[in-house]
Amino acid sequence: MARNVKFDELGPVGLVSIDNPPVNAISHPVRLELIDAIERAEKNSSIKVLLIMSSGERFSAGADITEFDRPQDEPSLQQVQARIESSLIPVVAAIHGLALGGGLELAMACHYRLAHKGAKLGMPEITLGIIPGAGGTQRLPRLVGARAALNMILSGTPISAQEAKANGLVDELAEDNLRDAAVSFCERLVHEGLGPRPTCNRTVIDGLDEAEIASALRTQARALKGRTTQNLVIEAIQASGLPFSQGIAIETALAQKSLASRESLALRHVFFAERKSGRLSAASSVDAKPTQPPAIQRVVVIGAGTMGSGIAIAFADAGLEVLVNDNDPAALSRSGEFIRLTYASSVRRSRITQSVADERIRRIRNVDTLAEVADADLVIEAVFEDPELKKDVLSKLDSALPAQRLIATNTSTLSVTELARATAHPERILGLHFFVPAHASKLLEIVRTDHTSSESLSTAFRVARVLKKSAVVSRDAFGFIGNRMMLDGYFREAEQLLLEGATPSQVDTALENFGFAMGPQRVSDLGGNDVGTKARVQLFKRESRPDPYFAIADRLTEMGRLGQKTGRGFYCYEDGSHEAASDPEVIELIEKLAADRSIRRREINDQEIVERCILSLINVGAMVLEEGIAARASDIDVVWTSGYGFPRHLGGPMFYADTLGLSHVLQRIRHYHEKLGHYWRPTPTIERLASAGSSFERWDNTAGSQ
Ligand code: T1G
Repeated sequence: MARNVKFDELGPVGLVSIDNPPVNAISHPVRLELIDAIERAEKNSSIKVLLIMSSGERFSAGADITEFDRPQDEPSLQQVQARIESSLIPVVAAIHGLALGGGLELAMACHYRLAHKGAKLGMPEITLGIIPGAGGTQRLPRLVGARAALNMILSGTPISAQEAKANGLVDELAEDNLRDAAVSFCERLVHEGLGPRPTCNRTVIDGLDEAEIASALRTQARALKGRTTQNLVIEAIQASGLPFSQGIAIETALAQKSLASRESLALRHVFFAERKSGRLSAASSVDAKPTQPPAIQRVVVIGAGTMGSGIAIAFADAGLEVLVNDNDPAALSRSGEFIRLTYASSVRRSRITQSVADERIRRIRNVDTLAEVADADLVIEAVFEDPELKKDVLSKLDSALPAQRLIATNTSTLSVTELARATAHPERILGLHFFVPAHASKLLEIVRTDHTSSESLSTAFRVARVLKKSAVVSRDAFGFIGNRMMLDGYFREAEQLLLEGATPSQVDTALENFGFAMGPQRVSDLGGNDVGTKARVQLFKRESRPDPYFAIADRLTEMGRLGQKTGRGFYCYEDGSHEAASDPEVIELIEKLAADRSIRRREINDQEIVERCILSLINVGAMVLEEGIAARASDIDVVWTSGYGFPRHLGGPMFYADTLGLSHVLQRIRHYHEKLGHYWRPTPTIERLASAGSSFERWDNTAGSQ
């Protein structure tokens, strides 16, 4: 009994419908049943044409990624495609929603393709560190040309149905009902006697020359920095100039090679980690399975500052109605201006059209009273980072809102537990730690207290899904997950290296060569050294740290060297440019701070810089795990790849530690502990895992951390 593929007869049209929730992945059962449906159609003489469609919101998200770590059960997708391509009757694919990866490759093996006007078609394999492995590098060039295929596969970004029609990937667009349009198309084929049209028999109309390859790589240079999959993509597409059987053999070999690459293992790890982090872990759910969270249509943001305005934009982008409240009319007008300028910039960069910008701006309304707050599905307070002010706002909201309605506080340094004490219902209070800029940053830390209910967490997860952000739950502690690791590990060690003799640009460049989008001192200058200093002042009210702990950044703040916004920080920035130029005055300042601490300075090589910054990050990550602040090591990887620029193709700090091997990691941490003392004390969890020959991945897979 077919479960994932249905077959219906519509006169001469055999309709094959894939139904494999949630994304119509071309899994083994689907492949088996596709073959059955094709054979059934061919045995039925009244069927003159086969039409392949899907149910649900999208055609197919591609091959089943969960099958990648084991040999592909037959029939393989390639075998299904060969069966389609050699069919004696024409086969038509009708695409709606999304056709990605193996899903689009399935459609490309059909003889004709239709797409609904709102559909998108893409080859996102490179985002998983693999190359298309079901003929994508051979059939796509035959349909759209090698150059267009190269750009589409290197970008990994879907194209619109209109673009696909224009470049030949799709034969016809359906304006309204796709099924009706597709059945009519099939009937026309039969009426006009148009038979099979195997894509594999086409030839590629254009080759790839070095200039085109270089241009395509330049276009993707930022996304592909430090990556290797692109080289395999180029090799495979170049093989599309050969006879199909030779080209597909080369693609298959290269696809296998890409699947086994560390880059692919890391990228697939992050893909699944991002989906796991957006769910309650068994360890973190405090009571029975949470109920379905309420719908969220209207959000109230209290506090019209930069964070509040960014949060308002994030919700408007997601299609929600947003009320921004502030008791200071000037703040409200500044917020309105900030929002207008932000959207104007997005229009200027062609990210959205003016009409979309106007529609989103209309979704945001300024209110100077809390009268409408009771109707909100969600209230987020984003007032100034002052505990008393936040407590006062939370207390008023607590009285104004029904007891089960979620109230979130946007804070990066304050104790959510402490703030919740200002309310009568701490179970509905949690932190939503947005990252600047709130409307663009992918990461959202959900900060739970010991009182936070599962219902509140489920609602927060829904908020993250609505905002298309990667959610990670953090227990309420110093710096939550990301900032704790940044402050106690990575950035602190970077400053220690400066005191010991490295220069800001040497440290930044070494870490950017490792793969970070931006080195620590450049990040500090960008965000503002004063922002870091203020955060540490607040955090120190919770827990202090031994010196040296950001002695350089705090001294720069005292001197008014706040970074880009004042033209000088760790670097100097001529005439408001973003170009960071080394500043001898800063070196002198660092030398003095080092001398005050009797730190002997020396030449330090890049390898030591990277090792110390990354290992200190890993060591503090293990503390965050050990203290139960993060529920999973993979959650920490999501935090650092989504919110702090850790190179995604290395999988995140904890995955990267596993690739180094925890015995090696422990040995090197012990080495630095002997040399540098305090901050390098090996975390017992690392000692325990290393001595057991284990890994953070296995730590995650134990029952305790699910
Ligand atoms: N295979 C298996 N499971 C998948 C899947 C896939 N291709 N895509 C998504 N899922 C799961 C996902 O893990 C989650 O599971 C659930 O579906 C909902 O996903 C041969 C080799 C399509 C844009 O790279 O980009 O084809 O957490 O939360 O936000 O050349 O899923 O519920 O248990 O992401 O609505 C190429 C990957 C594969 C697309 C939908 N395809 N997927 O986003 O839902 S490689 C891709 C996505 C390939 C061929 C090669 C997104 C989405 P769970 P979700 P969403």
